[in-house]
Amino acid sequence: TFSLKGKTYIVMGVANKRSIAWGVARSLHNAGAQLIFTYGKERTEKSVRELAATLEGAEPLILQCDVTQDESIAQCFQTIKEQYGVIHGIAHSVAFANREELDGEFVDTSREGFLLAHNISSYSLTAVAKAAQDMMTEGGSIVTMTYLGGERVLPNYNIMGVAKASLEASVRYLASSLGKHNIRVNAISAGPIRTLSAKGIRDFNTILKKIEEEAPLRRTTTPEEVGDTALFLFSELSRGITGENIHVDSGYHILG
Ligand code: 0WD
Repeated sequence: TFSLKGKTYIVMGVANKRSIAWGVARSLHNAGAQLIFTYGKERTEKSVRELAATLEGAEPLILQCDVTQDESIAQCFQTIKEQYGVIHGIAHSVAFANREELDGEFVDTSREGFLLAHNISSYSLTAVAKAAQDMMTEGGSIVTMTYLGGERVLPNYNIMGVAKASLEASVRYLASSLGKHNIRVNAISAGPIRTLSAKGIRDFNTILKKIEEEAPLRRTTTPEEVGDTALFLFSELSRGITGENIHVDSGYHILG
């Protein structure tokens, strides 16, 4: 069923009210789930606390988890383990690349920029899956966020596209690795949504307009639509699905 009462989920990557992770959090909250929030940088803490306070019910646990630091991940998951013991899933909604390497020529990507994008946007999924594995004793569902630029070459996405390809492959290998523990791993490939991260992408308005004109559903994607698909992936309704990438993009990906 869609009720997630009595289940606990970690939501990583709420930066502000526009964040896709906030759409996921609201869908989970409405289904009765208990939430734990993690943020990357100190400057985000206040914003996450204010948003979390708008959810009715008990105040959720809010912790720092800088995915570039093993120590930060270990500490965060240790605290969660002490307070909850068992969790049922993770929403991984975290990515980063140097802005100057998103446009321009892909061939100019630096080693440092390449590694940074892969570290935060791809490896972090494996790192948190590993950290959470022994807490998902009742089975689990891990959901990450990707973008069409991981499958095809799209303008102004460059290094992030390569990092998303790596993330999508990680979803398949993690699904294979964790399936025997009844832990499922899936991705949602969201259509473009105006968020803080999207500010780093040049000509974002042009991209949104193209979706409105050409996508089968003739409208752009909302965080609520992504949130409801995440809810499905966290629920028992999706129990037979793992290693999958579900496009929540008004159907744009089917166009040639
Ligand atoms: O069009 C879009 N917005 C799409 C986004 C379309 C398709 C996919 N996505 C993906 C993104 O690539 C990302 O994986 O969805 C995910 C979430 O993106 P968002 O909602 O657009 O992004 P935003 O609201 O800016 O939040 C991203 C967050 C960061 O916010 P801050 O202000 O703290 O940098 O990613 C997190 C952080 O919360 N983040 C980190 N978290 C932990 N450790 C780190 C880090 N080192 N760096 C960034």
